[in-house]
Amino acid sequence: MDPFSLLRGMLDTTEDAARALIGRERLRLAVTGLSRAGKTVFLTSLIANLLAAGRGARTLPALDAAVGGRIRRVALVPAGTETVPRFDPDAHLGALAADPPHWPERTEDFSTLAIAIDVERRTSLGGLLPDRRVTLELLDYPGEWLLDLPMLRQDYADWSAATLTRMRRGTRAEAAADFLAFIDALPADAAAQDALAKRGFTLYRDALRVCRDEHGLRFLQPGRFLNPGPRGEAPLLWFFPLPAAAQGGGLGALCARRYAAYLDDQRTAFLDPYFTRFHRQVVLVDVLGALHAGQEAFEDTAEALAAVAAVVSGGNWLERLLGAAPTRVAFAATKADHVPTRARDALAALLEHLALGARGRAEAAGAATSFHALAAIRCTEDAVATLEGQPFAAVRGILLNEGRGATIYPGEVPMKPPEPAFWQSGFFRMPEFRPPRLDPEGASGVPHLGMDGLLAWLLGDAL
Ligand SMILES: Nc1nc2c(ncn2[C@@H]2O[C@H](COP(=O)(O)OP(=O)(O)O)[C@@H](O)[C@H]2O)c(=O)[nH]1
Ligand SMILES: [Mg+2]
Repeated sequence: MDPFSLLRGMLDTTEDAARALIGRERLRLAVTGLSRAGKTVFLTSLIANLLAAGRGARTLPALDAAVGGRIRRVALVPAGTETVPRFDPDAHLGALAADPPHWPERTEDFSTLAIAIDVERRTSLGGLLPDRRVTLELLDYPGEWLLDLPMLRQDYADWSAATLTRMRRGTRAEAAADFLAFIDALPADAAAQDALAKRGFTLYRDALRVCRDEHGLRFLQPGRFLNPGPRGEAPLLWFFPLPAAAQGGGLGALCARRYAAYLDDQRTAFLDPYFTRFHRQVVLVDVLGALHAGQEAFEDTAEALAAVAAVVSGGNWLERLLGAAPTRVAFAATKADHVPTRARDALAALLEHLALGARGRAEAAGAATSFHALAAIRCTEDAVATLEGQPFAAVRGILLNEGRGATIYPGEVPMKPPEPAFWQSGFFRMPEFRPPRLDPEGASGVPHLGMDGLLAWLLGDAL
């Protein structure tokens, strides 16, 4: 760790302790997940429901119970002057309040927002004290960036070898055909030309995009190739994996230099300033979407999640999160309203299997993890579908594109990574449902499944 980030971490800790003394605490909650996992919807629901709770609505009963009903007022804190983009709650809440309602627009995944929560305080004898204000600082960041962390332990040659081995298999090989043809045609002593570096980068990035958007693949590195973040695409990104035989020349040296510079930049621009300051972390995973995308996509998602889980729950990184202070990491399978109630426990169990030992690693590092299945915005009710004369537990909601009600039997959710037979008989349905309409005043929050339980576990002790 560089001395400045260590110093910054100490200053934060001292400042936090001073704030606690005067009843002005700050709690930092980071929300991550791969693209389309449901981060924006999660934060929108969190904000809508906390604001409603501040107006006395009982939209988050488990959180209410965890804090003994002491939440008094909740307000958005006006934007400061920092350089990080703002999460735009008005736009997202507006989408849900429209007629017909629609999902929040796809946004750049790197933004912050702060919410002030005033909590009632009493003396040990029950006398009232001035309210305590806890400022909840939220950070939305792309899970793709966490996939860069395993790269910090690899040099360019190792990373190239591992990445190209993966890339020459299965669906990836097809999606990356142009890129693979390009690198295979490079002479061993290819020169360090920027035009060549940029061409290779573009082909490689396009291959990653096809893998993600058309095949549902998830273990795609480096993260900023897919989510460039607020600083856009810079020449820093003009590198790509090269076969060992083509690494000897100027181009190989250039790619290796940029690889190192890229990781350095991720560290100083993102990891040190933000990652090290979180108190609590939520990792959102679209487990159902991965089941729906088929065996290869599911296994790739599992691999990506295991890598992310290793990072956020692993000893080294946890120590960096907050010195020695205990911290909490919640993993949540999103969009659980796509399956009926009784399948949701299976969904949470499957997620824990996929996070491969995260619980043990986190506990060893003095942190706690928990696994949830949730719907940030619930779009369905339980229903019964009849297939070939047999009743099946199903869900009923309004289909987004057609605007009509439909009863959907999604398929069975396995409790652990499915056997080959699951994929052979393989069908799992994931239609897009229309979200329920938010009342324009937002007084009653938005319907959800399990947001309150998750928040009670994550924040209850700090409120
Ligand atoms: N039914 C349902 N769909 C959801 C839920 N959360 C997210 N989605 C769907 O997933 C899409 C992507 O969510 P979003 O929050 O934009 O993902 P992000 O890329 O991680 O920010 C949304 O447009 C919805 O279609 C949920 O709780 N229930
Ligand atoms: Mg988003």
